[in-house]
Amino acid sequence: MINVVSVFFKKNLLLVLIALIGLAETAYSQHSVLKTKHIVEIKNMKFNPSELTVQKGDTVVWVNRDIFPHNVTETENKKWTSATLQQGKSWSKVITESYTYYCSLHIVMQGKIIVTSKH
Ligand SMILES: [Cu+2]
Repeated sequence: MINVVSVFFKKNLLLVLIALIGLAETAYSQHSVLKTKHIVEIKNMKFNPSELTVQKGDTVVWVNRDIFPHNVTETENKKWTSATLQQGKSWSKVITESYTYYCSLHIVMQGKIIVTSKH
């Protein structure tokens, strides 16, 4: 049994190595090309974290982990808003500038995203 496994492994070692190198390269290039994804949890009538610093082009995902529906709405000019997010639903946005936002259903719920320019 061990011999069979050993032979199988030796025969396929090169293929396994090639596959692993391929995976590592894919992971590496995705890491350097793709922007970061940040999660903001909505829980207990709060955005968490309420203040988040991201780099330009990063994606922020808001996830409603509360029992109430909420939304994510830009504060200053209502430039954008998510749909109403029921429990368990999420909404994402690519961030290119700093914003303050709130939940228009519960105006005490407020949050902030700060964009840093360094990349
Ligand atoms: Cu709300």
